[in-house]
Amino acid sequence: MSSTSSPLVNTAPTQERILVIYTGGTIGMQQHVEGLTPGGNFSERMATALSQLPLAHQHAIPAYDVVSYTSLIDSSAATPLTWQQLAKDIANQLTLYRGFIVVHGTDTLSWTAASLAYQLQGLDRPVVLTGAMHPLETANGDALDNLYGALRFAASAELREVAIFFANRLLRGSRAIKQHSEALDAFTSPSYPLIGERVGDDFIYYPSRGLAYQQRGAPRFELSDYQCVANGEIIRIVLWPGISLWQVASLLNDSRVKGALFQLWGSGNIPNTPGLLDIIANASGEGKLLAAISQCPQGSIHLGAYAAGHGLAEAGLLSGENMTPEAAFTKLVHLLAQPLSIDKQRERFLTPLVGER
Ligand code: ASN
Repeated sequence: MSSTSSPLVNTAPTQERILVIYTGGTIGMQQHVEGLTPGGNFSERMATALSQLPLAHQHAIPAYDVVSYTSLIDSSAATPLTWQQLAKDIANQLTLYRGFIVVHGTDTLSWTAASLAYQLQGLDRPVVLTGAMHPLETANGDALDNLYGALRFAASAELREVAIFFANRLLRGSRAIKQHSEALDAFTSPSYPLIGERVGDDFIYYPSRGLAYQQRGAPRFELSDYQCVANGEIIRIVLWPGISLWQVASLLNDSRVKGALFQLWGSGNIPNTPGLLDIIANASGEGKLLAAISQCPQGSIHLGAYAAGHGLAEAGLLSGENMTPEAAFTKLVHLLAQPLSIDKQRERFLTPLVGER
């Protein structure tokens, strides 16, 4: 996917419509010799699928346009440049549509959602990501329900943030993780309640949990150029028992690295390997942006609660509290792509920007 020219084709804007952006993913895949591959004709295939809904549901579908990226991907191939391109394409057409749907593979859908949330801060309408565990044409698969639900929530005047609709649930984009590689309810939001859900035929949005009523503020999109952080400048170090000093050093001391997300033990602990704290402190002292969350999918870290976590905050490790890996990593990408001082980057990492912490 190119970051220089927009891969969007065929736009038909009107403020009463929803723009569906198809990027690939299982939902649109078809079987080929090498396995499932993203297929084309999504607009026609989506219309055929929706025509199978009961009439009452078909009447409830808002008007929409579909555009397809020219390079369709399995979402395992997405990069920060993919996130940047999507944000740019949505921002460019924002006022032309009442809402947006990003049709995306599930493997990295929650990463794209978190990144879009940072780039589209202050969003005043819905951006709903969805996908499926089975292709559109699979009998009794999940694609049709996910698309229908995404369309319904993308038409909501109340929803004003990046969200994920999947398996009847509406999740905050900056709070979601993929929790299952096979089950239909593949996504969860471990530290934040649902912001909406489908109950029977009703699509219910919970306004008190939404950014519109919390910290949305004025639109202040931050569409930075992610090129400078798209070549491995930000790393993720997930601890394992026996991790050695040289291993952490070889990752963190590389001069190309500008930031790192640590996933520590439990409530924020590291092994007592001599020298480990020094490596972290040195990297931070060199101006690298270092943050930490837990390996546990639920709960927050509390740096220094245990002796095993003592000194980490002083070494320059910023607490990501209960942020998801997706939200913490994409926030590092987003902050490091901007011309901010390291102090400002650190301050902003610790500040909730889009309800991610
Ligand atoms: N590998 C697929 C993707 O992320 C998985 C899916 O969409 N269910 O594109």
